[in-house]
This record gives sequence, C-alpha cells and structure tokens, in this order.
Amino acid sequence: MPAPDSARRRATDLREQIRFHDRQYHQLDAPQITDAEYDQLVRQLRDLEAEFPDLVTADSPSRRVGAAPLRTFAPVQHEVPMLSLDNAFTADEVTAFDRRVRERLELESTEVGYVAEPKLDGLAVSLLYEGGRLVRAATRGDGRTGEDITANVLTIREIPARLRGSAFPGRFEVRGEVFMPREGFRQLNERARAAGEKTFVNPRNAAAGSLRQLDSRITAARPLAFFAYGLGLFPGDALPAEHDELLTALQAWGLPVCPEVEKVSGLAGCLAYFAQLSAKRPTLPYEIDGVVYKVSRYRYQTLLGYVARAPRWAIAHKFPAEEATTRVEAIEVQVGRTGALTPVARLSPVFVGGVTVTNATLHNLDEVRRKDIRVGDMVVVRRAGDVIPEVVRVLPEQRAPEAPEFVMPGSCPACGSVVETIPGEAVSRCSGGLYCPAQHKEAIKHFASRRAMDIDGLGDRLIDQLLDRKLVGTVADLYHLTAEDLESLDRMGRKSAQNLIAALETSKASTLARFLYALGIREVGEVTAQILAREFGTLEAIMAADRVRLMATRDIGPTVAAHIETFFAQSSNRDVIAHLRAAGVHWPDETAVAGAGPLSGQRFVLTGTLESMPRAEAKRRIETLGGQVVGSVSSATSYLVVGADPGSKHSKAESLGIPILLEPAFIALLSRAEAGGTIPE
Ligand code: 5U1
Repeated sequence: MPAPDSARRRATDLREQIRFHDRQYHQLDAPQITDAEYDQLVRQLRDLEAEFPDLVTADSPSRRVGAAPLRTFAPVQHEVPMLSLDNAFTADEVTAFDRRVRERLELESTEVGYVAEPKLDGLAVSLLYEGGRLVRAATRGDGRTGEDITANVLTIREIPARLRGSAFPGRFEVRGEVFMPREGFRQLNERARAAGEKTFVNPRNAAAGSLRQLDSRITAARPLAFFAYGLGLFPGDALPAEHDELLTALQAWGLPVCPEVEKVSGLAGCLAYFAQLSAKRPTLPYEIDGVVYKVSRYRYQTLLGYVARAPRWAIAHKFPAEEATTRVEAIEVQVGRTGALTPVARLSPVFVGGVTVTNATLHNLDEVRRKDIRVGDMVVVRRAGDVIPEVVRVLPEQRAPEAPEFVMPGSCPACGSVVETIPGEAVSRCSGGLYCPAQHKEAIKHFASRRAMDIDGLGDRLIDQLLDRKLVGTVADLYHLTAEDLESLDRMGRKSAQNLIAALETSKASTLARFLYALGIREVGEVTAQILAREFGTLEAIMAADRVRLMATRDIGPTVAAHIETFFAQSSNRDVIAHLRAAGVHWPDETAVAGAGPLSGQRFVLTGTLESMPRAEAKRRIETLGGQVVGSVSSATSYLVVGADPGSKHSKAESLGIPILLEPAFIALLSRAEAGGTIPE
C-alpha cells in the first residue's frame, strides 16, 4: 500500500529532526535532546519506513550514521564506514539482542562468547597505519567522510606514531576513542578558571574541543588519552579468530586497550559485567556512559552483518540517565524558520549530569499535554550523556491547585500573526511567513548556513544587527553589503568586514542543490534539493514545473510538490531569486552532462541483497555518476558488487578475475565518486 500523505509528512519531519540533531551532536558538540529521545526518533522513522517501504530513501538518516564533517579540516573518505552502535536501555533489550544473535547464528541453546567493554564518553577516531607508522587519523564525521586530524592525534602521547614489533599488517586501521581522563579535565578547568577563561562543561566536550583545534599546539597541551577497541580496514587473512585476541595483538603493537575489557559468556555474563562496572563507575579515572557487548568470534560477526547504521553483532548497554527535581518557572515559546512554535521550559537552576540546567525544550503542544507540564510545577529533569535535558515527568502532588494548563498562544509571540494548528499535526505555526521577524531571521541564518550558501563568518549576532539596522531586508540584500556597511556594526573591524565581503563573494559560486536548499522551501531538505537538481538540471525547469510534474519525481509526494509549487508561484520569491542571480549567484554544475561523471566507462554488475540500499537505488547512484549497470558478468565488467546471498555471478567474476566489491567498499567507492573524488581503474 503506498504511504498516505500523513505518513510521508511524518517521515519528512522525522528525517529533518534527525538530521538537525545529528548535526547538533556530531558537528557542533551541542546536542539538544537525550540519546533516548534521539533513538526514539530513529525508531519511529524506521518503523514508518518498514510499514511503508515506498517512503524509504537511500539518504534517509535511518541509514546513516551521523552528520557531515566540519569544513575546517580536510575531508577523509573512510574506506570502511565508521559505524555507530544500537543502544539498549534495559536488561530486557539486552536479552532481546542476545536472542537475535543466537537465532541468526542458529545457536539457540548455546551461550555466545562476548567481549564486554566500557563505553567511553569521548570521540571516535580511526588511525591508519602503513608500514607500522601512523599516517592518518580521522574523526568519524558522518561515518563515510570524517575530518583529517592527524596533526592533533600525533600530539597524544599514548597513541604510538610507530608500532612495536613487526607482526602487524602493512596497511590497516585501528578504531578507538579519544577521551579526557577525569583528573586531566579537573586540572584543565582549574587552570582555565584561574586564568579567567571559559571552562569546559564535561570531559567529552573538552576532548572534542581539544581534538578539533586547528592549531595542534593547543591539542598538545590538553590531557587526552586513547583506548583502541576495533578495526577499520584490515586484511582478512591477518584477522585472528576472536575479538579479544585482536585486542591483545593491538596491545602488543603498543596501542592502549582499556584494562576493564573482559571476555564474558552469554547473556548472564554480559549482565553480570554490567552490574560490576556500574558499581565501579564512580571510581574509574574516566567517564563512561555504558557498556558495549560484542560477539567475539569474527566469523560470527561476518555472518551477523550490519543493519544500515550499526553492526548486528554489537550493542551499547547504556547506564540510566541522571535525574533531579526542579521547578518550571515559565514556559516560553520560540519561533523557528518555518514558523514552528516550540515551547521551552525555563527552570530553576539545578545541577544534573555534571551541568547546571536552566531550560528544557518541550518540543510541541502534544508533548506538553502528554506530560501535563504547567508553570509552577515541580518536575523531574533528566540529562543523559552530553545533551540538553528533558522534563521526564511532573510531580502532581506538589502542584498548586490553581495551576493553569499550558495553552499555545493564538498569535505569534514575535509578530502577532495568527498561529495555525493543523488537526492531526503536533506542530503549531506562525502564519506570518517572512513578515515575522523571528522567521525572517531564521530564514537568513539558514540561507547563510554552511550546508546552504556557506557564507563564512555570517553568524547569528551579525544577522541580528544587519536586520535591526535595516541593512538587509531579503537575502539578496546580503550581496549588496559594502565593507563600510559592515564596519559600522558592533565588534566589526576592517579586516573582519573585508573577510565577510570576500566570503559573500565566494558563496556566489554555489550548486543548484545548495541554492534550492538555501531558499528554505518547506520540507525541501538537502536530499530533496539534490533530487530536484538531478532530475530537472536547471532552476528554470523546477520553477516551471507544476505539482503533477514535480510528483513524477522520485521521492516527491503531493505535500512537498505543493510546497515547491506555492513557493515559486509567489512573485516575492521570484523577485528575490532574480535579485540573487543579478547579484552574481550562480551554480556552475547546472550544465552537468548526463552520462559523464567519475564512473563513466565503468560497468557494474550487482548480485545478492545490499543491506544499505535497494538495488534500484544502487543502480541510480551508479548511473548518476556516469557508470553503467549490466545484467551479467563478462570480461568487460569493471566491478561485481556483492551483497548478502550472492548468486553464481560471484564465482564467475572470481574465475574471470573481475574486481569484487563487498558492500562497505562499494559504498566507499560511491561516496568517493559523489564527493568528486577519482576512482582507481
Ligand atoms: N568500547 C567500544 N566503544 N565503541 C564504540 N567499542 C566500540 N565499538 C564501536 C563504537 C561505536 O563500534 C563498533 C562496534 C562498530
């Protein structure tokens, strides 16, 4: 059954929320929701996609690991994707994990050997060793593309720049966690306090902030440590039989491995380890947020394989989040770019999970009603990991009898326009559009943001000033700013003004997809913008398309089509676009020729089931990159792509010596090609 409109809208909404929180977590180190909430969003999206398979897109964040990297470091394409872990929050969820493992391995009545490891609260890194030398270190980024942080990692004394002995493979990757031990964190903050500098909120932020320094001398002065826990690229024939043997080998080569790691037997062993480590947690010299259980035998890991984001052979068993009680002083309403109103609880300051908490997002009216949160209420606040807190529940026995229910304002707090709530939708919206100063400001921020027009240096405070002083009305006005205009602003020197003018100039050469995304059309996120750009090729063609034509495009349903049509029908929007183009905004990729691309001339054969995308999607991506997908293997085949349960094509390709790409390598090749990289012949 095709997905109804409501499901399609919900999936779009969930995807945008997940992408937003991915970016907050992975790129900005400023998470806004708990892990559990995040997990809930991903689960809801997966459930929806499972119910309506036509909603599945290859780029859905249910299939990705995180967010794209910051641009200040050179990008690194991971040859083997860096995965994340599924979470378990209760013993029941671990029990279900163990059951799934045994069922898949057909070992129903046998105890599986697991390796149990503390889950460190740091930053995952991948270390590439060639000939025993550390040649590159990268962050995870979005799992496919990370950031090159080699110079910084080389300053961490515990990470060997040269391995010990000679028994290691010629070229391989070690994966593990960079973290800041508690004592180092305490001293770092003490020094910062004494010098009147800003302190770090917690060791994870401190580790992330330290690793992401462009000046590695700063990193060198930070007390960072590292534990290795796994592999990326590694020759199959050098792999030991079990994960604990690998950890022993890594240690022998000089790589630090957490001393708390233990081999355990079956579910009971996992849960006993969890209880034991929970008791030890307060005295450990580093912060951990749970335990990772991994099926130890690599042959089993291979059999179990992966789901899109995470391996089936491992799970993170998270410690319960810290909770505290405080009072709701007020519930305020914030207005977002699309006019969505978000209630936010202002709280009496309370110390929980290592930070003082003063507010918590309440998401939407449904959430406030469901939890029945009222001004003046005493509430339980939870802060899990490194995220802003949530209100878990109200303590109704402490409620004042006259406490009124929260009501969403009927008019926008920023502009007074009518607030609309569509029946069946959780979100209330200001109807003021760009007339609303809050929406207007958010729209300009969005236009300038890194993944849109990428105007370096145009931050929130500057945008506030530009609007307050009426130097900017529409986004097109940004391109008419002069250095003199900018120099008149607070905290803007000549150099910064010139830099911003240069950044505006640079941003004029964009791509059609980025430009479309930057326009901020409702429900047109980055992926939809890319699809539109690929399908139509030119802005004129998109602007001329009616909703029927738009809906003929893959992944564009009636709601999104209607938003696009409405957007381009408005003369004010067409005017802004005309002014932007007149100011020099252009996209050199508009004339890209179909059939040309980094995979042109390459013939691919697909066999077996790919885990991360439907076959049609693989075909489309290859063809978009200029490659060809053919049905049978011959000596003219460039690559055989092998998924689960491959057919006879596999052996034929082997006999002909055709290069075989397993799924991770295939994805890496696509990612490299899509990022504009070259593909080895
Ligand atoms: N200790 C540990 N942490 N951690 C994190 N092991 C481990 N393994 C991970 C992650 C993300 O991932 C692999 C299982 C893929």
